[in-house]
Amino acid sequence: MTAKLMQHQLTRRQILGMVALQTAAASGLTRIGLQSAHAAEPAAVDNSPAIVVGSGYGGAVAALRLGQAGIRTLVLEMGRLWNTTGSDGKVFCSTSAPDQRSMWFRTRTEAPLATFLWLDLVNKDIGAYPGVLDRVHYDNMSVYVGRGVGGGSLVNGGMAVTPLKSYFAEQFPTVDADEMYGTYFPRARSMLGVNTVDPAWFESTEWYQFTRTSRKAAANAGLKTTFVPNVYDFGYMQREAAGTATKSALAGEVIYGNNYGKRSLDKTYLAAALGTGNVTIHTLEKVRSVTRASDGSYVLTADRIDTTGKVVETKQYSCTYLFLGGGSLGTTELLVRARETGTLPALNAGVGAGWGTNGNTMLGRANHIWDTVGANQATMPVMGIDDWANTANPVFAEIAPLPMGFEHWISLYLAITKNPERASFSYDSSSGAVKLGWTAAQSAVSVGMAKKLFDRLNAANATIYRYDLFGSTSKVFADDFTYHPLGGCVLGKATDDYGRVKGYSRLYITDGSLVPGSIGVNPFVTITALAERTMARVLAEDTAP
Ligand code: FAE
Repeated sequence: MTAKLMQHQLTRRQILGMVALQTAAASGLTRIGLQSAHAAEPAAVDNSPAIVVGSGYGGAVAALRLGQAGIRTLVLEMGRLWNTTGSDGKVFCSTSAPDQRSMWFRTRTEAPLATFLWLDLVNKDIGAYPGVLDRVHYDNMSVYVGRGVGGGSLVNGGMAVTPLKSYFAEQFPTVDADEMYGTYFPRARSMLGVNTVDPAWFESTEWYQFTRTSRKAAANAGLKTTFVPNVYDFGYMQREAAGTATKSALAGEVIYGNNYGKRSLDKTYLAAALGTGNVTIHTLEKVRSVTRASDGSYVLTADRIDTTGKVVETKQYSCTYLFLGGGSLGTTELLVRARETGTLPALNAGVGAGWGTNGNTMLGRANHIWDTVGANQATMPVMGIDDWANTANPVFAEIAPLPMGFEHWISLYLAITKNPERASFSYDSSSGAVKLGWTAAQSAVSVGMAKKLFDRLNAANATIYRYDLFGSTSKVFADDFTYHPLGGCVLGKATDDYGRVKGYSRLYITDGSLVPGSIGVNPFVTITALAERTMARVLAEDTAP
């Protein structure tokens, strides 16, 4: 679908929402809504019928559907609105010259690929600022997440993959898979603006030479590859390649944000949500606690920060309906703390359990000199090696770009393995921190599975792994981070089968914490579709007068 065509499909309300996002940015507001510029100052306790915590996939779906139902809704997002340009005239900084906009309160970037030829050429010193990408560190695992209005949609690779129906049914035995595949997955894909690369262009463009080289290597090992859809506008990308549009995916932009081409949530769900006139977003406000008042309403305490990270105000909010969309880490942390500190004591033991990495492991292979990957690489992945049907060792490996602007012969992959290991979160009362009990041995399971597949691929091609990309001298597999945090409040365990939190009425979860640690593909389409299902049910059954 071209950008022009997409524009035609934007509803009047979506356009109104986009205007609200733009005006808020231009006037430096941290409150965004159709009435934001004229809104009165909030009372000591700000009451809303509904509050949504977080503006990623789960939060954005909740906000839109609540707004459409005529329910006044406040979204609280700890990150900023990404819509004002820096001194370079761009909203987001580039990956090759990252500045303060790149990472969440860091003084040095922490890119997934730490080194090249073992040299620390990738990471750069930056100023501390509420940048768009965060890397949350736990003892044996760190987790990349997006921060800002749009959550992970601002920094991710846009791969919009619907899981295999049989694996979805295995992971969600109590969910009607026919209804998901007949109604909610199509609804999610349509709202997210999913499209596919033109196969003829893919075969001929220099920008996907890296993918074709990996496909050839996979075929040599008898492995199947498959195209995967994306939310990046491929019509726009083709114009970038033709030199008629400003480059974004073809200029190395991705993990620190895309300035053009990407249908992130602020362009889709959130614009439509604001366009209803019932939704307001507060930015740079982090919810730190949730409790329940005697009248059954929820009371939230949120810290508003400035761009130095200083808390400039602590605010109280109350609502009748509370939707948690803070992501696997954000939502789980809030609820574990609420249970352990006694503010929501009836939360069950499912809260904080069932967390996994979607089996993520990253690795690089060195190609032969004649198997080039190209100096020019698009940052949006469009193909994966699909060996999920191999029951002895199921792996789906995304063929990932490594755009360095010169030929380096490296094929990079993000392997999604069927790692059955799960971990729990616990509350440390001395520090007040919520900790993750993931172990190095649990990561080793993902590595073992990825290694089996890529040993096979290397053997068939007489190629080797790259040892220089992940810091230490002998590290082949990046086993210490994930892009796909899943679980912590698993559907049917911490909640009922529709995301209603057990032990409390009118408290819901709509994000990746519902997914039990693994979904076999990149997860945001599943998270969005499940949130659509939850909202349809909740609005039909729980909010009737
Ligand atoms: P998420 O999008 O993380 O949104 C949570 C939001 O809540 C964030 O904006 C937070 O700042 C905010 N928040 C958290 N706690 C609080 C609090 N206490 N108070 C206020 N606000 C709060 O959650 N997935 C794919 O399907 N395809 C891909 O190609 C892909 N590539 C990725 C690449 C990268 C670099 C990364 C980091 C992730 C990638 N993912 C990809 C994963 C995907 O972005 C992720 O699964 C979703 O964003 C998760 O959606 P949630 O709604 O669960």
